[in-house]
Amino acid sequence: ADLRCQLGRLSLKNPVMPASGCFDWYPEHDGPFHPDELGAVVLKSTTLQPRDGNIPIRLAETPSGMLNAIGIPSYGLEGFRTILREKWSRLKTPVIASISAFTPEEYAILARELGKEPTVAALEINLSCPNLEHGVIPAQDPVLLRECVEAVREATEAMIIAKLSPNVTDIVEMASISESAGADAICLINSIRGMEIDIWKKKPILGRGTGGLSGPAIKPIALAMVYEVCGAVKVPVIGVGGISRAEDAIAFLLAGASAVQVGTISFRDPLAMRKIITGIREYLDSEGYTSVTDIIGLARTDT
Ligand code: RRO
Repeated sequence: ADLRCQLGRLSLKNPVMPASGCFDWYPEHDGPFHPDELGAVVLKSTTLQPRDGNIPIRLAETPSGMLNAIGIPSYGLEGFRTILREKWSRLKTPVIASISAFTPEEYAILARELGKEPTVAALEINLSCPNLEHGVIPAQDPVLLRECVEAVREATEAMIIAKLSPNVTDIVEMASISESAGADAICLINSIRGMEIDIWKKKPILGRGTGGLSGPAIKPIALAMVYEVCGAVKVPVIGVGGISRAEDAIAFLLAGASAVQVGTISFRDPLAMRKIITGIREYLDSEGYTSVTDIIGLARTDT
């Protein structure tokens, strides 16, 4: 079957891409898996100023999934732009840059500068990092969310993808705000706020205390939110959250997602994304579909 698909104006060879922060590539260590196999590559969020990120411990395995409080270590705009030009410009597959900021003005600067880079096929606006020091998360505040997306929209004509947070009461409201503020696509979910405690040290395992939970445990939560949002917006939706196998990715497509992102599983199995792409193709062939676009939204009961 044909895996080619559209994400808005972006043409993808398949609907599978890494979740931001969960994939890197080193041309000098070229291994068995080349990123050009992917529908797109999504890079780790960059901030305007260089940052070290949070204090350790900032990554922990728990029986329920992975917890992180990385806190966006970043080369800053200038450092990121250099890496973009020297490394990521070598790829044939579309490169999606992710930006994170502390104010609408900072989002606008990053979007203006990176939106004009020829290597950047689209900008993912990370409005939902759960691990920053100030604690204000645009995707959790309707007013700030609108301001940030509008600021980015005014700053660039590049395709913009709003990355939303699951840590909200009304995900449909947040998606609708993003759409009306000018987002060309919606991506959800980011990690779910969580904590683990070391009972012998009698303190949280993560240096920051709380972090973001990811992995298979969050998939049904993500799937429900993606299903709801797909029923409420016209722009394409990227589904992400706990996708570990082809079956998970297929469920998000059936729910209405136009593409999927794969995160935590890649740390355990670096070839997971390739297996998911192969598995989607096998499913389509065995079910008699000629194109992946034929199954998008098929599980919906509202159409
Ligand atoms: O760097 C992080 O701590 C981080 C980010 Br920016 C994010 O968007 N989601 C996450 O789980 N961790």
